[in-house]
Formats: sequence, structure tokens, C-alpha cells
Amino acid sequence: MSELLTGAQIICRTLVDSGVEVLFGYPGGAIMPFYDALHGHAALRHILVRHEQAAAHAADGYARAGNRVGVCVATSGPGATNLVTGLATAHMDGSPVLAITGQVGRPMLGRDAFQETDVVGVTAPVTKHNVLVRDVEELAGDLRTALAIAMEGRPGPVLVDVPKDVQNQKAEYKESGVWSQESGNPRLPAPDSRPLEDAIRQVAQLIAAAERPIMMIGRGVIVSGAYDAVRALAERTGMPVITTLLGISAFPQTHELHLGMPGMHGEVHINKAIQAADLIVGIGLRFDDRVTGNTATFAPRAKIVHIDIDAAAIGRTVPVAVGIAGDARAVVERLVAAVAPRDCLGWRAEIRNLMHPREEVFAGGLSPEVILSTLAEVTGGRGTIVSDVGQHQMWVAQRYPFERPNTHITSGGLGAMGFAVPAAMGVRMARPGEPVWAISGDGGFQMNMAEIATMVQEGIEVKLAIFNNGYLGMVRQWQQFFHGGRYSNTPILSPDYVKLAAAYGIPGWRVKQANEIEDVLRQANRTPGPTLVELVIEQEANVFPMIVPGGSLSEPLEAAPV
Ligand SMILES: Cc1ncc(C[n+]2csc(CCOP(=O)(O)OP(=O)(O)O)c2C)c(N)n1
Repeated sequence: MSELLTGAQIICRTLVDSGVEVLFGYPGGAIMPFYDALHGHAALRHILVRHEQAAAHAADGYARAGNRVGVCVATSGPGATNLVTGLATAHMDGSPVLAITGQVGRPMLGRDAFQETDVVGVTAPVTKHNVLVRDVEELAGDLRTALAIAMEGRPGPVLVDVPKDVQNQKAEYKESGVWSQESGNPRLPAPDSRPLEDAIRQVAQLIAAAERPIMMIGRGVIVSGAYDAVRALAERTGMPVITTLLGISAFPQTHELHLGMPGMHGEVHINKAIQAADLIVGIGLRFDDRVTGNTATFAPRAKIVHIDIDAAAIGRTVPVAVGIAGDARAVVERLVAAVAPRDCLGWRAEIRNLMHPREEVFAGGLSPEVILSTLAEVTGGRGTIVSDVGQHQMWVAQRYPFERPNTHITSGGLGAMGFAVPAAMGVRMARPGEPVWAISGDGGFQMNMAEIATMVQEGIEVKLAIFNNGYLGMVRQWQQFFHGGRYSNTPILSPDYVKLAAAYGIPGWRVKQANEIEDVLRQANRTPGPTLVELVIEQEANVFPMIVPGGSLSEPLEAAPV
């Protein structure tokens, strides 16, 4: 079956046939034929953002929440370069995003034409794959290849750059070779091989022999849907479970085997447990420097097992005793069958003895504890929390009780401020029936607050919470600790957020006292449509504990250095 379509129509058809339903984007000259083809399209919903960065973050949020490809669209030149931060974010955190960019017509390529940027060159380091489509005959195939690459193995962003004249050219649309994300993730199965069986047996023996084993899990567990397998492995062996920032919500927070987050802002007893462990079974994580601190002093007594879909990640930052490149779920399911039951009761008691009550950072006022525990009550644990980058992000990671899988979404690897507000729009599009809260600082919120207009225009119900401390808080904290208290360019002015909400036509509240919070959060959560809550918190509160950058997990700061 074939018919004659323009390149622009071919893009639409290929997307629809691949199971794509939603696009986030912004039009411009070089992508106009595609926007023309989108006009009144019955099967593709386009969300008009206010900045292309937001399109990329929204597509990323949609991809993470829906476990499917998120699509963003931009014109050539500035439209495409505005996508870069969002693509880099998706690249670092392994999120499948397809960017479609318009490009100047082929006869103009390489002539510094108006709005010409070498987008394939610019995005090469932040995409898994990108391509400039040189012929309309290749367009559908190039798109399907890009979609498949985005989802396979460790997911990631891809970009297809389509010259304007290619969008206008006609060609036959061939349905053959249709790739559909409905057919499931074409992820690499763990090969059924002798070396794999040997490796599984070796890991099972290491777990049996260890006195102080720990499981450390990352986003790979969420991506591969390995929750049940990981939980079964934990419960069969009694191994305590540590969740990295991106692994949060891969394991129920209140489970007796769950410890919490490791690394720079991990609890002291968790980092101490890592330093005392004699075995670390790492699943679906990168062992990045915010987790390990100084790798020379990381887990000095432990053998490390590293299971990850990305072979390149294994052994990249920490030496491993056994590395298994494969899908987390497939590998862990086999491991569950291979391990002998045990309970690790002595070791768990040892870790409990390392615990000490957390020093609360706020006395009496509107504390992160109060805010986040009230929010959890108000949402009844339903819904998704999308956090931005900074102190509030660490408070969410440390304190919000995530119980359900994949309900915590944040920019981990890149740490891109401005992520939360647009990403939350994408999350809500993927999970239309569930509450979605974007939690930002006053700095990161101001980076993409224009997206409130998108929410209003498109009817996307995101709840916005702003932790307003009047500073770029996390940087101010570093200045306080490591730069002699010189607050260089970190005090930051905010608009009147309640008036801002009103300007966009949405309800807004300002909360200053702990006794006001529950009522306001309830109203904000239950009022239909986007709502905004400004939380005025103590200005110079700090995130504790903290490992100094490049320091050892053994040396946490629990108070500001003097
Ligand atoms: C795009 C971007 N620019 C700069 C930074 C560096 N940075 C990390 S945290 C932070 C401060 C964030 O301030 P705010 O959004 O107010 O949140 P808070 O730390 O106060 O909770 C900055 C500037 C970043 N991570 N991302």
C-alpha cells in the first residue's frame, strides 16, 4: 500500500503509525510546512509552549512518565538551539525524546542562510543519534530509525532535522517497516549465554558470602519495570536497598528494607553503610560522582557488582568485580531464581545503630518537613512530584514519602534548573487523571514560568509549588560553606507570585505560616486547572547532611563549617 504525500504529511503519518499522540513545539519559518500539515490534524495533539526549551523538557517528562517516546518540534536556528538543554537533560537521564527540527532548504545549506545552524553538529554530543534528512524518500525510514534508537537499550534523545524543501517534496508513503511504540520497548534481552549464566551464579555466590551486602538502584529499574524483581531480590536476601536520586520511587520508601538516598545529600547512616559494606549490587545506575563522592575512597571494603543496560557505564567510574550488561528486569529475575534465601538481620541492625535523629533545619516555621509531609497527606500519595534543581530538590528527595513506582521525576544528571514546570506539563499529558505537582525554587521557577500560559491555553492541570527563600539557595549554601559567606549574585528578586497567578488567570496563594499550609495545599490540589502556591521559607536554611564536593562519603557535614 502506498500513496503520494508531502514530506510534512509523511512526518505526520509516520508519527501516527508509530503510536505518537502528543507533540510539544513552537513554529517558525523552516518548519512551516509541517505545521501546515498539523493544522486540524485529528490524531496528533500539538501543545504550543512558550520557549523551545520547555518543549524538550515537556517531551522528556512525557517520556519518563509514559515510558514512551516524547516528541518536541522546533524551527531551524534559534528554535533548534533552544532545544539543546532539554536534549542534554534527556541524554544524561536516559529519556527517549524525539526532536523534529526544520532546516533551511537544501540549496541554502552551508551558506549561512537566515536561521541556518548546523543542528546535527550542535546536538551530536547530547543525542544518541541524529540525522539531516537529505531526501524525502528517506524521511519515513529516518524517523522510524530514530524512534527505535530512542527506545532501545538505554533510552535517550534523537533528532531528525528536515530541510524545508524536503517537507514540501512529495513521495510515496510506504507502510512497510512501520515501527510502533505500542509493540513495546525493543530493549536488548539479556542474552541467554553461558557467560551470563556464569555471571549470575557468581553474583549469587557473592551475595551468599557477603556479611554486609547492599543493593543500590537507579532509574534503570524504573525504565525496565524491574520493581517486582528488585523487591523480590531484596526480600529474598534481606539486602538493604539504597535508591539514587533518579532511583527514588523504584522501591517503596516505607519498606523495611529501604534506606534512602546516598551521596552528596544522603543521610549519614546510609553513606556510612556504603563505607562499611562488603558488597554493593548496583542495578540500573551510573555510579555518578554525586553518589560516590571521591571514588578513591568510595566503599573501600566492597566488591561491586554492576548491572546496567549500558555496557559503557560498567566500570566507568568505579572498578567492578562483576559487570552484567543487560536489561535490569531480565537480569534481576534470573538473579532472584539463583540466590539462596537469607535475612541479613545482623547487618541491618548494625545500620540501624548508625542512625541518629536528623537535625531539623527550620525551627518552628514553614519547614520542608511540614510542607512535604502535608503535601503527601493532601495528595494521599497519589500523583507525581516533579522537582526542579537546588535545595528544594534535595528536600523532596530526602523527605517526600514516595510509595508508587515512577512518581518522582527530576533532572538528575544535568541538574537543569527550569526543568520542573515544563516537565510537569509532559507528565500530566501522560497521566491525565493524576495530580501532578511541580516543585521549584524561586530561581528555577523564574526560568520557565512563562509556561503557565501554555497550561492555561492548553488546559493542562499542573499544580505549582515555589519554595521561595529569596536566594539561589543551593549556590548560596556553597558560598556560605566554601566561599567565605560572600553571596555573590545569589540574592534573587521574585515577582509577586499571587499577582502573577492572577495575571495568568489561575488561583494563587502565598503561605508563610505552618498553620496555613494544609488548608492552602488542599484548595490548590482540589481546585480544577493549574494552581500556584508560593511557600515562603526561611531564607538561609541549608541542606544537610552534605559531603563536600569531591570529598569522601565518610566525612559528612552536619552543620555549616566555621
Ligand atoms: C540552568 C542552570 N543554571 C544554573 C545552575 C546552577 N544551580 C544549581 S542549584 C542553583 C540554585 C537554585 O536556586 P532556586 O531555584 O531558587 O532553588 P533553591 O536552591 O533555593 O531551592 C543554581 C543556580 C543549574 N543547576 N542549572
